[in-house]
Amino acid sequence: MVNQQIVQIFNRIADLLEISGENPFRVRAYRNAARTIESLGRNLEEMLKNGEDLTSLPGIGRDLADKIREIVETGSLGKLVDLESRVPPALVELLKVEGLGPKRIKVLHEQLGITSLEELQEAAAQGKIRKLPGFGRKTEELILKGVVLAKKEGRRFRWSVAESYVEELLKYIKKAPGLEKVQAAGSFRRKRDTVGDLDILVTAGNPGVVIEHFVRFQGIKNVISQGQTRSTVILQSDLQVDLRAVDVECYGSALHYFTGSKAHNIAIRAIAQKAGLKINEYGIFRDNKRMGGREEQDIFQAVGLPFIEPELRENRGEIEAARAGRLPGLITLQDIRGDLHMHTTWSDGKYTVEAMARTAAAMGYEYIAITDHSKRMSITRGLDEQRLMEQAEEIERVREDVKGMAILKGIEVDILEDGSLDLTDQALSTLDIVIAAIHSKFRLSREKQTRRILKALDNPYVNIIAHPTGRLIGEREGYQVDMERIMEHARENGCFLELNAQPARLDLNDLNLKLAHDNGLKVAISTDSHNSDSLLFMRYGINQARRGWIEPRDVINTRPLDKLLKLLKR
Ligand code: DGT
Ligand code: CA
Ligand code: CA
Repeated sequence: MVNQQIVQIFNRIADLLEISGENPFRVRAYRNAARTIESLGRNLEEMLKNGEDLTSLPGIGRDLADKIREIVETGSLGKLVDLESRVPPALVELLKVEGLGPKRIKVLHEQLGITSLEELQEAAAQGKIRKLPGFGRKTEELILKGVVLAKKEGRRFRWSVAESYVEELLKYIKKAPGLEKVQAAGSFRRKRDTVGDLDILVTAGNPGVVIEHFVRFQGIKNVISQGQTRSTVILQSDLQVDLRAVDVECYGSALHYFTGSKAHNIAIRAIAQKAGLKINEYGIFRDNKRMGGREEQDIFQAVGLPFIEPELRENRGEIEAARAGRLPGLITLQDIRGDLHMHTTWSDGKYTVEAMARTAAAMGYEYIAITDHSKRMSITRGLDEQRLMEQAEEIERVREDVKGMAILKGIEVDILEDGSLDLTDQALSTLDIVIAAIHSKFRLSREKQTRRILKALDNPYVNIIAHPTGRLIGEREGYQVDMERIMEHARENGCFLELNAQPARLDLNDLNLKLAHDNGLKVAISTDSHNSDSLLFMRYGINQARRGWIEPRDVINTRPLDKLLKLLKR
């Protein structure tokens, strides 16, 4: 929770600094620090308590370390309060409009007094924007389109962020007198990569008492509504929470209803209707006679289907598959035998090869691959051919010391603009595993970007394409590529695509994973860890994999070492 709060504050400061036209380096410093903290996997409050030096974290200097301490100790940051008094905070949401940068927002604010999406839309519709210096009719049209999109998108939270709020909230709700059951439903239960709002279901002898307790949660900013059986609140983070209390008799049907998705619910109801049944959040009915609804399983039974896992409930073929007895046997965390993408102190990782190997061993893994950056990524101190050889010697030493853990020699090699790689074939040929990745030139045309990746796949040493679309959830769209062509080419070449388990990436997304599953292309689920704690991010990858119908056999790192090594031989 504290980590998330700090991430939020730093990102907000970056937004505000950007709009007030501050030095881009300072803006970037805040964003980088936010990113570091987000993928930290350790609680900053505890680190401070243990007297650890935060400046040892990448991108955190003295100044930011002090700011973190201030947030931990006081719950807020003077710097943010100061900025918010100088820049209208509502201007920040204008950044969401495609084509609007801080400079333009400043002009819109100063010339037209615009402070919100609403006002922006109105000004654009009235043709006021085209008259501003440097704007024009085309820009105005673009802005108008952008506003519609930005309004539709609203603010969504990454699943991992929502999880930190859910944990805290459920812990609190469980203390309510007379509480029986509590469960988070909605997109959160379906493990969608982002969550619009939280839907929490409770049963209790006296629901009014539970709701009284709920609205007194200290993390609440606004109570929107409070009734006898339902309440809606906004948390400090702006995350909305809908709480509903239902009768135990209805718990199963309510859980099914509020888990959704809406499309899945509608499809299930249509089947029920054909069979003369009515299904809603209160139960299953035939001619107004109640037939069940206590357990979620009752719903599926009523329509003659086996239980369908929440992650699959998107009406993307799961109902047909259930009917045909062909539901996938979804992967679980226990199926994973190793992690194939991680960084060490040789590039921008925080821990040594040995530390990473020991943590992985403690997690019960059989193997890991050490895959630092290549030289092109100079800010990460990426490896050139010479240092790659030196690292190999260290890996061999650690292999001797950490028994029972296979440590693969690897690299995350940069794919250059023309699709060639950042290291010589000779150097790549010495490795057990080669991951290739794009870290630059995100805006090539779809055709050029696709051909760039196809060419990388043609290098005989490449095994895996890392984070194949480059998206950062809520921050950056992925680059444009023809994913079907890439998948087909990867399969033909005996290569694989990565499902990057970083909670801000989750790349491939669920739809692309299903495409891989349907086309028989195997994937690697990897954490891309830059420190040993984030090896635990594997579970986010598993969530996402399950949404993409992924079974253990679709994943190369469910294989024992000998089988894995065979798959890595092209
Ligand atoms: P979100 O919050 O945008 O991430 O997505 P959800 O899926 O959590 O959607 P939400 O919070 O609007 O509603 C929670 C669940 O309630 C949704 O998954 C299915 C159910 N639901 C909501 N509206 C309708 C509806 O009009 N018809 C049906 N059948 N179900 C609905
Ligand atoms: Ca929801
Ligand atoms: Ca909701």
